Amino acid sequence: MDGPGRRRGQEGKRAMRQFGSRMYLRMRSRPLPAIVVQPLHTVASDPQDPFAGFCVAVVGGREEEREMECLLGLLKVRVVRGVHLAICDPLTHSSDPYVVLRHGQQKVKSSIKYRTCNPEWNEELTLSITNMMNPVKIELFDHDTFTKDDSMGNAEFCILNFVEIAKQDLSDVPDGTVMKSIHPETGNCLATESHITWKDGKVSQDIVLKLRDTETGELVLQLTWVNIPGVAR
Ligand SMILES: [Ca+2]
Repeated sequence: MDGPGRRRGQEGKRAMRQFGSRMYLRMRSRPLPAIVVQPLHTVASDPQDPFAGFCVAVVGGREEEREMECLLGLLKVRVVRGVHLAICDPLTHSSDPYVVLRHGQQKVKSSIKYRTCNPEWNEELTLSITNMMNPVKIELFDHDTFTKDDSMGNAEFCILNFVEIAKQDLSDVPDGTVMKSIHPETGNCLATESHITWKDGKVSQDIVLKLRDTETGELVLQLTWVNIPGVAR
């Protein structure tokens, strides 16, 4: 390893000696088996830090440069309701919808709401966020007892703005401040303008998504952020 790579390696080893807490590692060269928990403090919060999100690990006695993704915090996704979802069961003129959220390798599901195209879930699902560049992907399905579940559409939303704002120190910001508004456009699935808000000591975002690959349907979500003690802002 030469030049910047070597320097980065040396700095990485120094960082590993200096800091001590939890960090989630992912090997770039492998398809994510391997979330490894190391005794290491996160170094990912400072945008000026050349180490933000990266470090060097010594694996199997061999020194190699690896990409490591820090656990940034928890994203709570409240699945509020679906509106005018597709009819997948012609006999009952309704559907039995449930929601699947994916982020990286994680997958979480809501409960099934039977015989309705306007389900009220009001359920909170939690994703751990290691890479804010990854969107949250959503798919809705109609549950069927004897046949394969049918897709009822999909959508995705970007969490970059939300996490960037959530990681700031907002203690001096007045309660109820709208930190950012995001408009519906071709590149996102927003059905209405979405606001990232600082309220009651939390960063939250209300989202209405227009479902793709289906005739009809919107999904209402609310995001909130939970910082993890010991993880740097
Ligand atoms: Ca069904």
